[in-house]
Amino acid sequence: MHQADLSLHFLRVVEQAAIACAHTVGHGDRHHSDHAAVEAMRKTMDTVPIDGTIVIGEGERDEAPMLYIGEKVGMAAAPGGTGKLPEVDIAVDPLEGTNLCATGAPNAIAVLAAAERGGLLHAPDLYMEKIVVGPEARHTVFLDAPVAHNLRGVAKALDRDVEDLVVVVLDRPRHEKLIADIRATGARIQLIGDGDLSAGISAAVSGTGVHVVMGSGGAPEGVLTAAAMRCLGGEIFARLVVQKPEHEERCRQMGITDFKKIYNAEDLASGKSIIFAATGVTDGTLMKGVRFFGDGVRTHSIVMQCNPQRIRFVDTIHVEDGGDARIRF
Ligand code: VTB
Repeated sequence: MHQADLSLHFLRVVEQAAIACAHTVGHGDRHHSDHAAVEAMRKTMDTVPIDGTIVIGEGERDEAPMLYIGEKVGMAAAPGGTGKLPEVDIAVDPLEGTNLCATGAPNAIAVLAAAERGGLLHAPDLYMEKIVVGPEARHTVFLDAPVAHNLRGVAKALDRDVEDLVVVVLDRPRHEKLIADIRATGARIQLIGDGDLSAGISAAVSGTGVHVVMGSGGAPEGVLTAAAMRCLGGEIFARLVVQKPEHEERCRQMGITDFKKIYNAEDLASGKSIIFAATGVTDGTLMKGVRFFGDGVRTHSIVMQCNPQRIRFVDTIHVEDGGDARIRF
């Protein structure tokens, strides 16, 4: 899989998903926002020169009409598609933070990750306990270590005090104890309504003001976070939350039999060639949201690959056909 060749194609896919749902920002209907992103992403995906398979998507075939797990996408699957194209596995989250988009809150993004066949874990849509840190702190944290131990390690790695850290946590009742434990260390907390994936990317990039993400969120987003960590040199440690026989069954269906396994980024996104692409929908820590300016649209994205490691921040101006827009720097 030629990452450099494909990354611009995947950029178009997340840009189109972001633009489509950006029209619905603040409309208060998260399903409508999600649907707009899913449709646009699905449509654009068929223009990418790959023989693609969705491995993390909108759910099973019977519950999702598009971008369902196992769906074939890309030019190989498009009507009239022929020829030998690279086999690529794809994880998508057309709109990460549907509520953020529906309420106009920051950090909603359109995301996908791609790898050669077999390079992304097929994760069931269960909760996953996670800790995400940047490159400096990757050897200082453990999923099961006390919160104070982990935060001391991160602070030391970043050459600062625990009180200086900002830890992002999803604002949920299930995190009551975690939040109390973090507060007890003196570290600062940013409680977010949704979107632990974009928070995880921020934690791995210096200068964002985010140093650690902790707590449980979706497992599929954990795999996407891992793909981003492979490109950024950051780390995620994670474990599926398997509490009922039904959860075990869902794991088995995905080929997972060790329910207690602690995964790192390389376990979750093991591919040699990883591409990660995300476009801001609403303004966020790393990317601006979609801006409509009459004659066109401006999007801000991040496109990354792991081997060689390239991180691109892409500011795209999409001029409307027939528009006579003057391009602004
Ligand atoms: C959401 C969402 C996160 O996990 O919280 C979800 O905001 C699951 O948590 O970004 P809830 O069921 O408590 O909402 C994520 O989607 C991803 O990890």
